[in-house]
Amino acid sequence: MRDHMLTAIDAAAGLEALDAVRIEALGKQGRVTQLLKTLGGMTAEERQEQGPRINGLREAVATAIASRKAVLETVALDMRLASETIDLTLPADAPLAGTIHPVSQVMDELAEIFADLGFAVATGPEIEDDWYNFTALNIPETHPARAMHDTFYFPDEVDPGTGAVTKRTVLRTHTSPVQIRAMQAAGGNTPIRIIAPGRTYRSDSDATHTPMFHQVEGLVIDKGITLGHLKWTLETFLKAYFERDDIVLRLRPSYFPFTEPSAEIDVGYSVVKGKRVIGGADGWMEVLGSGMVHRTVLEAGGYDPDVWQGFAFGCGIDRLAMLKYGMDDLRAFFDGDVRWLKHYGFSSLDVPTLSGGVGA
Ligand code: 2NM
Repeated sequence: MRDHMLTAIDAAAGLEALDAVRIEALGKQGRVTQLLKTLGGMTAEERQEQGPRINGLREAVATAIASRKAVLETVALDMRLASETIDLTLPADAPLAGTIHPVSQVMDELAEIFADLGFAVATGPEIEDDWYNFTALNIPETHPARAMHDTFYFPDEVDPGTGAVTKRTVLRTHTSPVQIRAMQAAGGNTPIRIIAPGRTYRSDSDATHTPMFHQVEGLVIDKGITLGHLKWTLETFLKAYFERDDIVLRLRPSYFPFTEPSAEIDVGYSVVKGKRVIGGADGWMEVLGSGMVHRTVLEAGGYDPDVWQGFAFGCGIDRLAMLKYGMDDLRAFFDGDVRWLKHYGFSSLDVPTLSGGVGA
């Protein structure tokens, strides 16, 4: 009976056939199950002899079924993968043509607006060294932002001899490391004007937070830079981005480790048909963080803080898109729902330009 069952298991051509064999052997009325039931009616001596034999049979059958199942599942997955390939070289039919995601559209608008102010776009790695993501930005070991709660850490690289940590990498929690790299590349002796847009990661997830989000940060370094330059630059940017002249800014004292002093930028909003829109002065909405680059950060980037000054700012691109285009659920940005993209996406022929009105 044992050989017969094991042969049937190996011969099962598919998962369904295998399950039929399993039921026949181990199911409620299965042959092995029936055998196990006979143990109850045996004498102690009989049971001592038959018990290990029948249980051994049950175990051998169960093991054979499990290994056959693993093989059949692999085969089934391979077949599915082979049948679900997509030919990416096929031309896109017009009804299937995609739209530009609002995040991409806003990134294009930002690049366009800041290019007009003399800023270049800088990018960098999304997997960053602990030093670039934190230390160089004046975020000490004990700072709460370093806690596992917020940061996605990779396993430490450890020296096999001493056990000491040789390298710690993270998914960048902001785009600021790009600015440190830009400062280093500039050599500490030339002015800088850059924006750094891109993906950032924090272990946070609810209606207003996604573990991956988009940030844009800006950095200006030169001799004699003041908070006045910061305020004018952001006011000019916000007027261009929201395409209105009645943009009012309020700088509120705040704290960031990488800037001193630091300021939260509130922007005036008005209420139109029950919805808040940027512009006017019915109330204040917090839109950007900013400040004068901390001297420790300038030094980490290779700049002498007694000669060079800088301002920096940052904000969420997803939020900028929501504020301008009136979406209210952040999670929809990353659902990949074609209906949402049809509604909120942009035509690939619609390239934002200042002369056409950004976003026009
Ligand atoms: C913010 C707020 C304030 C910032 C600072 C720097 C750097 F690298 F230059 F120090 N980049 N970005 C900064 C400053 C970012 O985001 C809310």
